[in-house]
Amino acid sequence: MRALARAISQAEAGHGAELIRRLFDRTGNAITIGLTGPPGVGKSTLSSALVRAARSLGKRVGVVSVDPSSPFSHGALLGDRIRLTEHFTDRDVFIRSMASRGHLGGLAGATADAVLLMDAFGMDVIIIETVGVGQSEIEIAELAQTTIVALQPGSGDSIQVLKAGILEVADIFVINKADHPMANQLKREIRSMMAMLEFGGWVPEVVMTQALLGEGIEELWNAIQKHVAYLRETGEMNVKRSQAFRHQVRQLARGRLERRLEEELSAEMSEDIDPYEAAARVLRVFGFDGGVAETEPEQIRPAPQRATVKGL
Ligand SMILES: Nc1nc2c(ncn2[C@@H]2O[C@H](COP(=O)(O)OP(=O)(O)O)[C@@H](O)[C@H]2O)c(=O)[nH]1
Ligand SMILES: [Mg+2]
Repeated sequence: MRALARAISQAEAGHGAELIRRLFDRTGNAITIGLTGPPGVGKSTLSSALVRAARSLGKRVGVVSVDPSSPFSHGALLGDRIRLTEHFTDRDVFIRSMASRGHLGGLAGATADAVLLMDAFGMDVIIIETVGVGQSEIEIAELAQTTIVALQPGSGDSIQVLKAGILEVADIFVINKADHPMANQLKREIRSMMAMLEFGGWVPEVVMTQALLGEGIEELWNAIQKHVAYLRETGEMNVKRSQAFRHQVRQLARGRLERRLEEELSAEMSEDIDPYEAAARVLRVFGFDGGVAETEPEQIRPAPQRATVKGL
């Protein structure tokens, strides 16, 4: 475990390439679960309860907890640690928090490395907890095999879900703090939003939990197992794997390209020419000829979408 901790630190510092190259052969065995949702919804408490469930089945568990909203990282990560303390002495549980800014390939770079390393070091189940701040849910859905979106009643969360397009990436909805009087209403709202979508295969499960009391955790664990079984039986697991792979490659390549691009932009650039011509010149540095209109953004990055809105 100490070796794993060191390996992740190394990757976090941007020196993961050699390690990953050496260990990549040993990956591909773990179940990866993404757990996202607004701050305070109970993600860490849910993680802790899921760790307990997995441990009772003898599984080795890794938890990566990522907070992209750096000004609050310290408090949030501290909260994560408090919520997960009961597992700190368990040698088969590995917990890692990361604020991960400035890593090669940004947030997802360090996270993806940590997941690969935990997998290579023999974790059977890996939970990736991340605060939902728009883009991060989409990223986590690309990285994890099963994506859980946690919501809490009486907070207007359901509206947020629809706005951010999170509905399309959730495999499981968790309504935590289910003892709240608005819990059933939130469930109805989620159901009615789901009714507007056409699902290609998997239809998201909606699970009510009270993470603090461990209520509903068995149902949540079963929903995860059911989704994993679905992925395996339909062959979608391979799609998920290659999606995660491409996600990481994209992040790594993009990180490097963006830095190079910034260098070019900060190099002296004459404003005697128009922006299109300037862009064309910059692109020539990257080996592109013929100006800026050669690529379609949609083709560069397909959104990880399973469901489609009916009638569109
Ligand atoms: N009433 C109630 N409180 C909960 C429940 N689950 C978590 N909490 C509390 O909600 C707060 C935030 O939990 P935490 O797991 O840190 O949320 P995170 O920010 O999403 O990781 C903590 O004070 C938890 O004790 C629950 O099911 N019911
Ligand atoms: Mg947390």
